[in-house]
Amino acid sequence: MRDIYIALGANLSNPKQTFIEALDKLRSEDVEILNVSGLWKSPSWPPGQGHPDYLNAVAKISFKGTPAKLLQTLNDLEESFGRERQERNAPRPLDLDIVSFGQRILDSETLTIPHPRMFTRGFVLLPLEQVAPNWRDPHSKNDLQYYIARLPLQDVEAMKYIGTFYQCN
Ligand code: PH2
Ligand code: MG
Ligand code: MG
Repeated sequence: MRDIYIALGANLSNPKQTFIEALDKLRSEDVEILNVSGLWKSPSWPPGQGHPDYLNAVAKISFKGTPAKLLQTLNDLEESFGRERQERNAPRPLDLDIVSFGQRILDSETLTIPHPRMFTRGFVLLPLEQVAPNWRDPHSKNDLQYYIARLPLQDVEAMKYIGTFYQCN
């Protein structure tokens, strides 16, 4: 199975419109969009920084190139939406993270797959569940339910489901 999952996040400008345009642009970059989760709203993590709420989604895609090439494509796209490289967790008009890349396990200076912080983030796990209910961590083999069950209750309760926003065909 070579399904690739990408997490979309944004808390500046118009996130929903940005996601739609970003997914459309990806399609013109040799990326096939196979399925897209609904849109979820949640407080910016970590709490207490006063940053705007985020919108998040996860897309299931197909891509023939390497993980490094996909990362480059995503970084370029982030930049085209005005993303500036700032400190970690700074507010952003678009964040595109590779969640997982088939069964690959990768740990380089620039790219770690699966995404090292996905396992404790409701804003990744809940949209991922919509497009990949049978997803498993290629490393531990734990399934999604394993990680979702371990989320703090208040994190899950803070996730507001908005609904579908993107049609693939
Ligand atoms: N992304 C971050 C930092 N904090 N909080 C939420 N709710 N959603 C995100 O996507 C997010 C965040 C850095 O990538
Ligand atoms: Mg990122
Ligand atoms: Mg991120």
